[in-house]
Amino acid sequence: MSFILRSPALSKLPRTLNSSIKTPFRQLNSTSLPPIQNRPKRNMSSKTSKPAAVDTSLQGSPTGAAASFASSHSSDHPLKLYGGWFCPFVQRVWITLAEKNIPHQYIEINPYHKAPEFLALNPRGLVPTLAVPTVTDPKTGKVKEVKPLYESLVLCEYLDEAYADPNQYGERLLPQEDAYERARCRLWIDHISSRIVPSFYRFIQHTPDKAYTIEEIRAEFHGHLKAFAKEMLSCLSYPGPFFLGNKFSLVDIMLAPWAKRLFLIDHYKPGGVGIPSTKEQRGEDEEVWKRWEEWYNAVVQRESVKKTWSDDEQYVGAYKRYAEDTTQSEVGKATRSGRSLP
Ligand SMILES: N[C@@H](CCC(=O)N[C@@H](CS)C(=O)NCC(=O)O)C(=O)O
Repeated sequence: MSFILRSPALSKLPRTLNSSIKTPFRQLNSTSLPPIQNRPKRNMSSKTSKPAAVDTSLQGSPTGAAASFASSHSSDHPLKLYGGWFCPFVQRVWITLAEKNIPHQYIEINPYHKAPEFLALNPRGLVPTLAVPTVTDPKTGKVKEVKPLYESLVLCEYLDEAYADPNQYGERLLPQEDAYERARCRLWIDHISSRIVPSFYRFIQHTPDKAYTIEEIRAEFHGHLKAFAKEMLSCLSYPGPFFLGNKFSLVDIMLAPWAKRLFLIDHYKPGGVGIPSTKEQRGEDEEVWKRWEEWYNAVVQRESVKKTWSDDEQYVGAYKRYAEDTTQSEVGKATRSGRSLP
């Protein structure tokens, strides 16, 4: 099967890159992006070379449950997720695919290697990147055209809309019947992406030389979690642990990957995440922290979250550079310099 990749955005790229885009799409799959461990080790430290400028030394593939999920989606398929096992933004999309049981192909790549084929798909050079079938021959049912998409929230919303049949893909991830409720969900997705997530990185990248103390960033982080939990508490019409009660929604998906990574702050930072656990510590926030705990316990137990998770110790290794604040990832550099996340 060969797919032609067409994208108006990509046609604006320089001619040299553009020419590679018109190549049969299968050239951009895992065969042309070899597994990371088999690639030449550029930028790796040795006696004569400088330390790695980019985060290229990552474990090359998922382990544990995520390895099984990835391998059960390794056959060629027109819908392809280019991901990195360690990446929480990828996990958002992976959880969406798992929740809706959408047939797809998972292709592990290391986004820190900016291969031209990868940049042709996503000029931002970030995972997750999706290749989506856009034209299908009505007679044969064969896919005739695929196009790239990127940005985790855009991808999750796209998947929910493009695979919308509830009989095949289950309940929609945002309330369909109530525009206000849908907007409220988007408001709290924005709270997650513009407050909780950046605060998570400021926390894990804290070092003693920062202009802010660990106590200050912990309090800031707690404040953002509490705002989220208070919102859930105020919606008593939704019984059940998730943002929309018993219904697991896009709001939960947006935050679940960072909830799973909280143990890294416990592992690396003095005093850890520090969420108060006793009645005395919680004081007047008792109900708020209980609601957070209820949400957290339900989300980490969710099948789609477990399926897309590698072994804990892999993350401990992968996030060491964040904890030491030496990562050269775009997210890490943005956090260090006070810019908004890519
Ligand atoms: N805003 C993007 C962020 C994606 C992102 O930062 N991905 C990281 C991996 S977790 C990446 O590809 N980094 C490559 C780099 O920093 O060069 C999204 O939501 O998809």
